[in-house]
Amino acid sequence: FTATVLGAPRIGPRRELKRAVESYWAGRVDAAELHRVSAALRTAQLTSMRDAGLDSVPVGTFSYYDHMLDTAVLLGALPQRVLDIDDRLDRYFAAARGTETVAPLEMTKWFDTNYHYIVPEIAAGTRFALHPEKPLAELREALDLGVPARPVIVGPVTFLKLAKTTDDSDPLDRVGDLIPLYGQLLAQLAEAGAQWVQLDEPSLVTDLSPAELAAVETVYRILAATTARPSILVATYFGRLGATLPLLAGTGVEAVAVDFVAGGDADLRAARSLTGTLLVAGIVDGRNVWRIDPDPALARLTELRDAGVRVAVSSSCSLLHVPYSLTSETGLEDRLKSWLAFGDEKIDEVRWLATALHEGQDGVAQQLEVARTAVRDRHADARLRVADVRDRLAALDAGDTGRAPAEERRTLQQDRLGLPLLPTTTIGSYPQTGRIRLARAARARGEIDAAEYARRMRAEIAEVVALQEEIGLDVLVHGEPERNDMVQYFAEQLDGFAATAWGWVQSYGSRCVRPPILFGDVVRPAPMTVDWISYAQSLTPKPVKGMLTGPVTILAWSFVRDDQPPADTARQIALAIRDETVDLEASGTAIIQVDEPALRELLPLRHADQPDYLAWAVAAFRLATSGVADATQVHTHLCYSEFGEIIGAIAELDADVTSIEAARSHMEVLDDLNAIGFDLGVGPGVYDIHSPRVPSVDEITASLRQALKAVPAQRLWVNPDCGLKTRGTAEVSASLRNLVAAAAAVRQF
Ligand code: THG
Ligand code: ZN
Repeated sequence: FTATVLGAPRIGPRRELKRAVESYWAGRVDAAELHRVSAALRTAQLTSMRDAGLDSVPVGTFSYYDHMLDTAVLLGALPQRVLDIDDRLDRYFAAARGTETVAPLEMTKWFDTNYHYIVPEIAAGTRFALHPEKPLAELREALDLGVPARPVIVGPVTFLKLAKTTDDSDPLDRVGDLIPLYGQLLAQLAEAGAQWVQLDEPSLVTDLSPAELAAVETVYRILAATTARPSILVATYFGRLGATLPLLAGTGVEAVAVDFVAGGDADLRAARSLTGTLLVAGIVDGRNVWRIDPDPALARLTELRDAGVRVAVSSSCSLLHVPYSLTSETGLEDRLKSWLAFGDEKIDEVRWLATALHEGQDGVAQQLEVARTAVRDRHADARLRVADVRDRLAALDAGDTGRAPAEERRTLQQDRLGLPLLPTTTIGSYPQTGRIRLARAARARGEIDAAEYARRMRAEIAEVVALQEEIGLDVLVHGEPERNDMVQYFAEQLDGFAATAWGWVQSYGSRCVRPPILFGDVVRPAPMTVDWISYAQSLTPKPVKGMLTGPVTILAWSFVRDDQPPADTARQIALAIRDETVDLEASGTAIIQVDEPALRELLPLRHADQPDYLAWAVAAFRLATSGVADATQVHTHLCYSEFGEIIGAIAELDADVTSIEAARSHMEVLDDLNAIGFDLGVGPGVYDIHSPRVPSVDEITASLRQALKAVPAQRLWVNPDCGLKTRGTAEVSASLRNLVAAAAAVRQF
């Protein structure tokens, strides 16, 4: 084949699948209706990819919840507690979400994306068995539509690398048990009419040990040697393959997909010496929204072809990570829109690039010209180079991003704030009540004006402040009623960002985000949070924390410009946040929190790339937070518990107080921090906000006493482990009362 993509979004152009699945969970529709909606979505997508001229179409990337969970089902790798549920669909959703009595499987980030997958749980005793009904049914469905179907299955190495074992065994030890199952699956797919199969192996772009590489080689040698099978495409994405590319090609598989966007030109040389193997060249960015610059792309493709390589054109990864189509975006400025390509437009790009490569440019001259014009126009737009921002950043030297030594700051801040030992606080957001959602919806429909909306938000703030005073917390927050998604909130107020109407991207299960598009230089035309925070502060003598989102997180959760290094973009965002901190301070705010929940998320997949990333990420945070006086206390908050590789960077952020999610990781992170000599304030979450359960005073007291073994009382803060946005007001109020009581009990020793 000559033109394909590695996978497709599935939530539905209007989030139809989200609605159907959530209705099924709520008991409002039955399984038949869920199947009907899903089949209609698949049919529309398959025929559209066929009609767009892809001569090989990925099939089976549809999922009711997650493709890793689908793979666990395929391989019979669900844990027993889930297998005890009889109904197949209910069992599937129980694995994903749990039930009253069954704990769900864990969920974690899919490589360095914002997508979360379900972590398969296996043990040395797991008895794998093939359940190929879903891929076979979706293959049949596609072939019946006349689609050149290529079933997509997560490969055995990636499946095991991403699985966790419940008995400390090495998941990869089980690879020998999986190979025959994959062999049977290939045979059944071939029998059912598949010419090609795609085995997804993104784990191959991470640093693999010699033993792991040997496993890769064994798996694909054996699979390639089986007789009754479709041609095999091993799909890698999200980074460079390095020496793994020739290794894969040497196994005898028919095709390898290489990500020339995330991996850059690193794999070009090795790709040039491919003989026989079809190179599926991932040249159209599957994770970002920019129209392709056609000439450099064609130059790379042509260079490969001229070296004698058989080349098919593809997206760099599945289109799961971009919105469906630009055609829905009627509200986007025309100029900006002409620079963009979403899922459908990327499929077109793949098609005409393949035509240009294989049949010459004449037939697609018009598409090429439109693309060239768009790229030229984008680079000429004055909003991509705002002199004031660039001059200010150039003028900032190191002296502007340092603060006094932490010990000096601690004294000044303690004099200013007079907080008790073990100060109590919350992370920032309070429950998003029905009233807040109603007001937001009414404002969006134009039923209430900005003044009325602000009045309602202030009423919410007043209520949250009164509640916190009554509970007796020491450092208050305004509760963030005005923010739905924090990144969206800041993006709406900064120049250089645009918002989409339908640009939903699946984050996990039925949940989606609508990442803003960061297209230009970042400019803050006016303060973004000062009115809300100073209103909250006017209601109480206790300190109210200012709440901001950090530059790395805003970057991570947006589609970012690709015409300059992310480090440069992060500095621009940091400057805007810095200006906001200075304004907050001037309005009387003594504590400012700058959250970086996504700091871990952007960590490069290869160790060699990590120090550089951490250096610019830390520098951006420090640029954002060093504009305030030493007597102003800077807090930060980090989500998730896999801090291992970034623990040093957390210390280098140099925030006066860091709150972290520790409730579920049993405070191990405190020992890790001690091990590197961390001596700043720290608030290990003392209870898990992801559960509706109200923690008792005794439980929180025990948590605090445990924390005090690792952290002296002078540095320890008392807080829940994350924001309270998704919880109910009653349970939040009860939990926080217990938290305050526990802090009081421990203060007395
Ligand atoms: N904001 C953004 N990205 C994120 C998060 C975020 N990525 C990581 C993490 N948090 C993902 N978690 C969630 C949690 C909840 C939802 C989505 C991602 C969610 N979304 C609503 C839904 O799908 O119904 C839609 C929200 C909306 O209307 O804007 O609940 O916090 N940017
Ligand atoms: Zn958090």
